[in-house]
Amino acid sequence: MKTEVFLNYFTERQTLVEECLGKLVPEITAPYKNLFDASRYSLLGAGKRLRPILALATAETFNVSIDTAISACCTLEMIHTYSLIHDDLPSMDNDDFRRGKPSLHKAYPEGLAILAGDFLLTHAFETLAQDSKLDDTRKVKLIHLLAKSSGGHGMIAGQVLDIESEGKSITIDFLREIHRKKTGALIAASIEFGAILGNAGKEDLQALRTFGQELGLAFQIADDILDVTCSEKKHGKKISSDIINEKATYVSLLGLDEAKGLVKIHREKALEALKTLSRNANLLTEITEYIGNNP
Ligand code: GRG
Repeated sequence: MKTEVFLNYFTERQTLVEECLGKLVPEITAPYKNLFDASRYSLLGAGKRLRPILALATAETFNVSIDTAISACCTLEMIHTYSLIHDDLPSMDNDDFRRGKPSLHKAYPEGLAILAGDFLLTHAFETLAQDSKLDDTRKVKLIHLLAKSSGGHGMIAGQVLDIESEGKSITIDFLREIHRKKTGALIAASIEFGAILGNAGKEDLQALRTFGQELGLAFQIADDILDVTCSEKKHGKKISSDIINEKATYVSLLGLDEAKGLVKIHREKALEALKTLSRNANLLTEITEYIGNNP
């Protein structure tokens, strides 16, 4: 696929995801409309929509229609956005900016920001449970996977390890473990979402799990690199909160060049895993190239 064709694909999917998210969390007129307004402020902010697009692309690889898959794939973005809202709170990373604008707790009262995060978290599961496009077997598998990857041994565990490591010297293996849980688990789950939607067989599922894990690591290291090389462009602020919060990153532990080399290694391992897939992996290959270069 030519780069231009792929970029068009990515932009088209971003638009479809955003339209679907806008419908799943609509504007309302009820007395608690502020909850929906606040949730939409974060959810419809300028995110890349990487997780739903990864899930959609994997589902498309197994010939699942966008119409069938999109609502389920959007629940990944709800969980991701909730995690960003809570991560930015003063009691966590204390970030004033997110997705190029004031963080939710800066734009709305802090209590409402916490509740908007809670709402997006619960709404993801309500959305999956009532998805009329999916049979019950796939729904239960997706609900389980989403809960597991974002839960107490997944993303939330990673966040706890991350917070408790602040200001401490940690090893590269421990940093990898933090990121495998904090960001890697939901990225790997996004790929597996597509596999479940496409009723992938055992061998394809295993290949996609390996692919997802390697891609998650490549994404996180590339994100650490971007954090130091272009923090202002990325976050709308000059100094990375990782530096302010004394957090170890791949760049601080390994240096910029070695960190760049590691992105390449994980990207190659991800591409290697795709080679065993029984389907045409062009789309997932393109996304892997995109992620390694545009975290
Ligand atoms: C609060 C339970 C809880 C968890 C928070 C994911 C997470 C855990 C915190 C995010 C902190 C962070 C900035 C991590 C670096 C990697 C990352 C997830 C970046 C943001 O994801 P992108 O680049 O963001 O996909 P967009 O805005 O494009 O969606």
